[in-house]
This record gives sequence, structure tokens and C-alpha cells, in this order.
Amino acid sequence: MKLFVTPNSPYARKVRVVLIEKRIECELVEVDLSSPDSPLTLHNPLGKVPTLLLDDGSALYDSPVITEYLDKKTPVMHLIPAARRIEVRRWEALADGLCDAAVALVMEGRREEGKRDEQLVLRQRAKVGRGLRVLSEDLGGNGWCVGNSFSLADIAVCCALAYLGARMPDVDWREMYPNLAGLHARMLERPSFLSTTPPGYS
Ligand code: GSF
Repeated sequence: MKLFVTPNSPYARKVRVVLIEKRIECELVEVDLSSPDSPLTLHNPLGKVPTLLLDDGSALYDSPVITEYLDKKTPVMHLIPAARRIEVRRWEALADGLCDAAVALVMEGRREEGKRDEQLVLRQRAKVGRGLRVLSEDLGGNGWCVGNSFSLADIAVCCALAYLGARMPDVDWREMYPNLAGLHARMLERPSFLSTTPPGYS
């Protein structure tokens, strides 16, 4: 198997953490998303990372599909418990949606000043603000997101928090939501999360 990634993609990091937690061997292939000759588009018409190339030549995307495939692949460390699958998926959807909003803001920020869509910026920032609040409220005083045991939900949420911390440093989620800061600190104790930290992230 080969996983197409970029070093900073929060969705690709989520899959990389899952691979390590489940002790699944997989070659990582770094791609340049701006290159028209990227091998990625041969396997994923959308040209997005992460994309997982299977040994039979077929490819899987996007990240929730890949995480589901990997979780079913080995019995080691069940990350999507059957009884709580929908809950785990909802947390993952919220975490990925926060990343979508942050990615949109990064893209908009690359436009020249004066050419930015200020309404879009306000809408995406509001999603980030509401999303963080709901993550914090739903976590409450629990150690982990779902059923107080470690799952894909924690991986997805912490990949999103780390990405927000790097891309939107003015949104100080550690200060605003100490319970999210605690969750992220607990995740950093796991070698899977620590070893996938992109350069320059805290
Ligand atoms: C999002 C992947 C994505 O937007 C998933 O896998 O969960 N829903 C998908 N990946 C970005 C890179 S990043 O911002 O992490 C990507 O591949 N963008 C290239 C493009 O052409 O959109």
C-alpha cells in the first residue's frame, strides 16, 4: 500500500496516526499538489491527499473512507467501535469540517488584499468559532471524546486542533478551552501523534 500525503495536511496526518496506532505498514509518498504532473491524479481524479493506493491498484479516498478501511483491516487497536460508530463519525465530521474552514481561510488569505471575499472570511471564521465551542462542550470533563476511551474521534479532533494552532494562531483554543488543551496534551503522549507532528507545530 502507498499513502499519498503532504507534510502539513491534517487529513493525511489523521490517516498516518491511524496507520501507526494499528501497526499497519504503508509507504508514504509525498506529493506536490501544485504540480500538473503529480502521480496523484492517476489514482484520485480530485487530486487530493490523502489517497490510499491498494496493492491491487485500486485507490481509496477521502480520509473517512480510508480510516474506515484501515480500522477494519486489522483487529489491533479498534478505533471505530461498532456500538459507537455514528458518534465517532460525527466527531470526525466536525473535526474535518473545522479543517475545511481553516483551509478555505488560508486560501482566501493568499489573495491580494482588497480582492478577498470578506463575507467568506466571516462565514468560515464563524464555523471555526462555533466548531471549537461545540467540541469543548461535548468533551466536557471527559478524558476522551467518545465513551471515555481512545478512538478515531480523538485523533481527528487533535489533528484539527493542531492544524488550527498552526494556521490560525490568533484563535487561541488552548486559552479559551482548557479541556481541548488537555485532550491535545494527552494525544501528544502517544508516539503516533508526536511522531507525525509537522515541522513548526506546537
Ligand atoms: C479533504 C482532503 C483535502 O482537502 C479528506 O480527505 O478528508 N475531505 C477530504 N486535502 C487537501 C490538502 S490539505 O489542505 O490537507 C488537498 O489535497 N487539496 C488539493 C486540492 O486540489 O484541493
